[in-house]
Amino acid sequence: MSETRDTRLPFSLEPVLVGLLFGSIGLFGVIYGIGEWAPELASRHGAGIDAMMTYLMVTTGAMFLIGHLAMALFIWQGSRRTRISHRLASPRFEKRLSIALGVLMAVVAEGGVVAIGLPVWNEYFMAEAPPDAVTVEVVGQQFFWNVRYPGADGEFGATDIQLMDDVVNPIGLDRSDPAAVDDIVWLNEIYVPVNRPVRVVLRSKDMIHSFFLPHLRVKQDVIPGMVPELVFVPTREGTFELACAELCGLGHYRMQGFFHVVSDAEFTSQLERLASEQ
Ligand SMILES: [Cu+2]
Repeated sequence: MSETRDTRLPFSLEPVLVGLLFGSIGLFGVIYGIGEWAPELASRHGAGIDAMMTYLMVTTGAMFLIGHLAMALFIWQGSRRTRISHRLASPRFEKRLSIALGVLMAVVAEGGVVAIGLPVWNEYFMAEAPPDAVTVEVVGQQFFWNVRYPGADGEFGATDIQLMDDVVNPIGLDRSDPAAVDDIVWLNEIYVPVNRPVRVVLRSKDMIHSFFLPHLRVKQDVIPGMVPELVFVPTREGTFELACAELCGLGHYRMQGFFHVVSDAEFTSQLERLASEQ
């Protein structure tokens, strides 16, 4: 009987240190992750994206912490045993517990993301642009963002690859097309009015770029041959960085634009200024 008893070893420092190591990895990971990571929000749908990210961080952070603390506890407890004198559970119970915990984690983390994320996805990708939306076309190229407004007629003029010239006509606008006469073409600066839906039509001239507005929680790959559209509502005035989030060549780091969210009056006057400089 005495041979099978779970005799205890005297205290030793090593398992305490190993246990503490795992415990602190869990604690440090969670404390470090609690910080504010995203830039201050500036769009309507972005609140949903932030809610989804927060949910995911809290649930997975809790699992991470519980897992590491449990591991620290087991290391400490197990280290004082001289032998494995009894099983904690039957193999059958272990198997069931593993499956149950795996399913629980998937349901909590993935299920929550789908539940919170699907409405945002629908608003962001499936919504039709309302009639009062401001339309702007953005054409990525190494290493610029070409910006085009349709002008007073609300229609983009025709473009032709034969007319492309990196200096005078980067998007190959055909000025003989009546719809093209009032088009405004500009570089790296986008102006939009605050609290009105913006419809961004994206194209690429050469390779994959990614249209990324971190403050507005907007990110969309721009692929030659495809014309993805985004509809979103900026909610805060300011100048926000437009970055290319796809490594697109040696000058990728300087493929930077500015997204100016301004008042209605300011928007009108900026467009008039850009039109006068065409
Ligand atoms: Cu790029």
